[in-house]
This record gives sequence, C-alpha cells and structure tokens, in this order.
Amino acid sequence: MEIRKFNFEAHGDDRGQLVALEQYKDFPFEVKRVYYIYDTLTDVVRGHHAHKCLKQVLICVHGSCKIHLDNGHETEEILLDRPTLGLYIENDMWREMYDFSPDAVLLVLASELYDESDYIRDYDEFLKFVEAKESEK
Ligand code: T46
Repeated sequence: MEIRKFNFEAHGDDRGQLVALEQYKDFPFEVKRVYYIYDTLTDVVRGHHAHKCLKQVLICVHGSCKIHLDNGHETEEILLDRPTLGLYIENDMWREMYDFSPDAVLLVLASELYDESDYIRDYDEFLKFVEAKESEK
C-alpha cells in the first residue's frame, strides 16, 4: 500500500522553528479549508469514514496521534509525532485517528469545503466504492 508522507523543512534559528507550506509546492492540491482537532481523549477513535473526492494533508503540529488507513485491501498504521511530518490522504481511503496524546493538535489541510455528502461513513459502502473505481480502470 503506497503511503505518501511529506517531510517539511523547518526554518530554525535561535528564536525557534517555522514551517511554511505552499500549495502545489509542498502538497499536491489547492487548500480550500483548514481545520484542527485537539483535546481528543486518549481512548477515543475519530474518523471511521472515507471521502468521495476530498484530499487532505494531516500534520500533528503538537503532540502525537496514530492514523489507521485502509484502502479496501490493505491497512497501515502511521504515527504522526512531529510538526514537520505530513500525511497525504486521498479520498478513497478509510481513515481512523486514535492514540491522541493529551497535548495533540492535528492540523488538516483540505482540498474542498466541508460537504457532508462527500463522506462515506458505512464500511461496506466504502468497499463497494473501491470496487466500482477499480472496475473502471
Ligand atoms: C477527516 C478526518 C481526518 C464541520 O462543521 N466542518 C468541518 O470542516 C469538519 C471537518 C467538521 N465539521 C463538523 C461536523 C461534525 O459535527 O465537526 C464535527 C466533527 O466532525 P467529524 O465527526 O467528521 O470529525 P472526525 O475527526 O471524525 O473527522 C475529521 C474530518 O471530518 C474528516 O474529513 O478526514 O477528520
């Protein structure tokens, strides 16, 4: 399963660190929305869905969390534990986010505005979506 991670450059000096991200240069889409997740309890699992179109980059800018990805055939667990690491998630990937450290802040850059109709929240529906996409190829 191909996982795309980005290692962003930090511009560090004696004042601290700064990471700057530019669309198309540091990640492959235009950003239409930014949101962030924090104060998630350690035993909580978020996500449990895929998307029809949305592309995103996830960055744990503080603390750490884990991401479970499932492409309908294989699964992978990714640890996000530094502000210079970005995880690119395309639409047709079931995702779950868990093991949030108490101080975790998960920043998400998204390619589309919020649209509930873009969510696939049923796992069987997700498998059918993947199958239909593969049969188009
Ligand atoms: C994803 C993962 C990584 C909004 O009103 N606008 C928004 O842009 C978003 C993202 C959410 N909401 C509302 C909808 C719900 O009432 O915020 C509430 C929590 O959203 P949700 O349960 O979808 O959150 P997560 O953490 O399960 O999933 C989110 C994103 O929704 C999703 O696209 O890929 O983070």
